Amino acid sequence: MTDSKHIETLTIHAGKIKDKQFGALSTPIFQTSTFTFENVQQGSARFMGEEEGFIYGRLGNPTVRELELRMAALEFTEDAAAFGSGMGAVSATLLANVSHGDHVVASAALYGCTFALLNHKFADFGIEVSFVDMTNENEIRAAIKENTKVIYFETPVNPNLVVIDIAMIAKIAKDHRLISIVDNTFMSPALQNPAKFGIDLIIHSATKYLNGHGDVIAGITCGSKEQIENIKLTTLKDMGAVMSPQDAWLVIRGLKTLSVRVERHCSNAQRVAEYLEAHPRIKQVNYPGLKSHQGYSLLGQQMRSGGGIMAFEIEGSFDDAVHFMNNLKMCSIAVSLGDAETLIQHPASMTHSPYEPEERAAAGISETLVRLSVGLENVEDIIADLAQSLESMENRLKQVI
Ligand code: 3LM
Repeated sequence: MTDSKHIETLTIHAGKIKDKQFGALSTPIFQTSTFTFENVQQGSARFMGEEEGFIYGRLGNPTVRELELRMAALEFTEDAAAFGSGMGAVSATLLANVSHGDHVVASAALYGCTFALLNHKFADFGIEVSFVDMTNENEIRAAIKENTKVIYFETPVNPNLVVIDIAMIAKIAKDHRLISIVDNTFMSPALQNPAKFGIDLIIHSATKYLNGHGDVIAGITCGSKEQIENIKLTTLKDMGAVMSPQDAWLVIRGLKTLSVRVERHCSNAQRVAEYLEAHPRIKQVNYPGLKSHQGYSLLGQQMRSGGGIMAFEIEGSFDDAVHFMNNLKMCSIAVSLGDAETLIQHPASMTHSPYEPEERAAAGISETLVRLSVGLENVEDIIADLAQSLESMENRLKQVI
């Protein structure tokens, strides 16, 4: 099934492996660690890559393979590789493409653990990283050196929702023959397809929207056949962060409702963002669906909607922000995102705590920023919960005065 079909259809059908044995509609879970060979010759032919077929769970599994094919179809790439976590995908994808002595240009603002990997661990391997403002083309071009191999970014950025121009990054990468890698977790393929703009590798934490139900840790990388084969034969096979068949099955189940879920996440988030932006106790709302947002002009060009996540600043002190979060009754205080439940968290002390305070400041991540992943509850109920907690914060302020 190709790109002529609509995304709602593709999420259900594209990449499905037909069960020829029993005609099962739902994908079978092949819960096996190894696969038997007809004879020694067949075993060695599979090891040599002369015959297609499965060998051993770390090298491939039919349930996991179906998820990979489904994701390749949704991201319009030739192939995909599945991992045991989003960070498994990030680390294996990067390390398959850089060696000792190479240089990476990365966005200064990234998911906290990705930043930790690039800023702390890569130095131990002799891989140099320059962190730049990815909205600034001159700054990116100026950071590129003779030994630069990879350009790495997220859009929208976790946690401050800054939108980066995908076509601009792809053009820079082509001009300098760099491998471009984007983390597309915040948008999901339902809203954004970076391969269509020329990005080489697209990473997802499948833990988030792809699975969508807060019960799996998983990751995926989509790209060309050559790139995916390189990752599978090096950093996936030998470092071993593989996805389990049970988790692959859950993500496949999640994918079938991706479009409808994301549509509701987006419409709820748009309403919540408009409500918060108009509230006198909210200083600033970063949501790509608002006209006031830095990336609003790219809406409709590279992303089909504003997404389900926003970040905002409370008008008041850090203590006020903590009071606001602690007094929510329905929204849960939790990291992660893209689940049915509305989740709220404080990046500086949680998801982005691997950054030093000065690194957060340089990356434009304020100490008082609050991140909200808008869930699938009725939007009036979400707004009512936010409203009662903002009111409680105001009452407390009056008492203090
Ligand atoms: C979070 N993020 O709450 P896993 N890329 C992006 C991500 O947001 C994440 C990963 C990769 C959060 C997780 S923080 C302890 C919880 C853009 C994860 C990594 O390895 O599947 O968690 O994905 O922002």
